[in-house]
Amino acid sequence: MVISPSQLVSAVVSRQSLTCQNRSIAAGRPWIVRILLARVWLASAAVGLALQASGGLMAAARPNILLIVADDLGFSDLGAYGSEIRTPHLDRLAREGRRYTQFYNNGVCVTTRVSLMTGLYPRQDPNLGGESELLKRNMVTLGDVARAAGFTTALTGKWHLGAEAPQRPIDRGFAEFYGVLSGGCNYFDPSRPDPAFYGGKRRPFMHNERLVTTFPDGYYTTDAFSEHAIGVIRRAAESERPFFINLNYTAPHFPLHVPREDIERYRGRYAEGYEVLRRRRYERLASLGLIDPSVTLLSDRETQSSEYRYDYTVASWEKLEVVARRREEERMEVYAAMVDRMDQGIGRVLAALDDTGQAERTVVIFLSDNGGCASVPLPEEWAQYEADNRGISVGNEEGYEFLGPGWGWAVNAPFRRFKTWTYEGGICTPMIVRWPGMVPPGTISHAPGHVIDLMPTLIELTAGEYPKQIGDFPTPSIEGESLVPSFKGVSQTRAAPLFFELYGNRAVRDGRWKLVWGASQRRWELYDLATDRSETRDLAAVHPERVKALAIAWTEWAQRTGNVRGRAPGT
Ligand SMILES: [Ca+2]
Repeated sequence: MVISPSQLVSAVVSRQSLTCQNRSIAAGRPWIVRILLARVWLASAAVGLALQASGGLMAAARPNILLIVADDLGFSDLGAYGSEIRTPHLDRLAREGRRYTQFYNNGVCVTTRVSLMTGLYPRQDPNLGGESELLKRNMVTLGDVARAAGFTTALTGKWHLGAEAPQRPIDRGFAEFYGVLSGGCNYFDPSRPDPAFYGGKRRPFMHNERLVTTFPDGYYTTDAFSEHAIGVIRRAAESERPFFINLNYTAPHFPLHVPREDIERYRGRYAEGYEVLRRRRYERLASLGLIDPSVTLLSDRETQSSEYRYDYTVASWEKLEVVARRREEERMEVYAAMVDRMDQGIGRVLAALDDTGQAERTVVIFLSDNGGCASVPLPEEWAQYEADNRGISVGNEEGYEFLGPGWGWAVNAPFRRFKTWTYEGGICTPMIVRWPGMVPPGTISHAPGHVIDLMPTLIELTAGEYPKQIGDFPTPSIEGESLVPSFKGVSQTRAAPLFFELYGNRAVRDGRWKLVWGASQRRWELYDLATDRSETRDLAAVHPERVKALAIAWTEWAQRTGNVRGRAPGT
């Protein structure tokens, strides 16, 4: 098919007209109608892309994509998001790019990673793979789409979607893999098993199909992942093909491990405690324009706890004994150093893009897989945990420590709760995108987004295709929406609400409204995020009809996606 320039202009104009028309029609319609309208728009956008591709415009313009994911990083852990932690390279990315304040994940590592990788909500089609295998045989990955579109693909760091063939990254669309297949590992020596209190599990670590079992002195995973990504960038720069690299750090997930030289910068910095830290971050978030303090209050210290596995009370700092306080400080010092070390690595990765002349044609995206982590061992694990860590300074290779409830709550300032919860502290992540010439630099977006949006975004960036079939299996429809217009500064209204379920925690976000069900509260709460972003005033009793409608939408979604059975381990 040969298309003249005037036909191309006409096609693009008609697509834009349809977009505007759809937006005005969509306003005020039920969300299912909005989905249908959005699908019409997406289909028309796809036609536009195909026209551009056939004219040779898109093929020449396809950017590289570098997707960086941190692990258990809190909402306010970066300098560009109000932190005291030194993160100059991510701050640079924010200065040169766009920051999001309402970007969501699924609240925990593995469910976020499957959604990020597939554009789907987790747990679909339980018959296609075991309950623990969230990446089913009928699902398409970001690597599959990018590779089929002619991109060099690589995944570095954490995978967490299966350790055996055919579930490894190299089986699922990534030509190159270096990292840990299952959760987190010892940062200095990934071959060391987890400590006894944590189950003693060995974490498989591979380079492509080769199991890696020995690591040299001075090894540190965060650095190794940075260096591996740099190697891929340098090799890809020699090639005609664009690249898609997914760089997944395990930092700053527990265990708290970091080289000693990085801790010194943070010694004594946390002596005022987590409540003061949280207040300071809140004030900086406001001064940076990321929150409006008139509608986003600083939520209170968490004082409730229940039998739910991840429900914690945060003790008042002033009431802690001096010895306990000092150990708490050490944990936060090491955690800050882990974030700092990750930022240093990202600085070298960004420098490699600059050195090889790739920076101008690379989309860099950074986000975290879930909120800051408050986890501590189960009551029956405490004695062994304390015995295992006795006499070992925090950060040392021999120890295995958690950040704990106080700091795990503080790093999510200004939000409530932490990892696994569906309050904002569990599911909201910092998100930065840089794309020179396309993303307006130094801007902030308050539009809701979700990790399910990354698949349609990647399809648009790569001019790739989402296959209808994998082998004998029809592929499920993508749930997310492309972020590319939003990257460019175009404001969008989401066609469908966003839904969440994890371990009995539930939520639905539709426009300004959010309905939340806490695993311990066991009732629906309603928040107006436009006037109360940190979920401090429950309006369920004021708007019972809205509660009912959103609860029905959540139940329909849960039944459709197989998310009704979620339970926390041990509950
Ligand atoms: Ca995580």
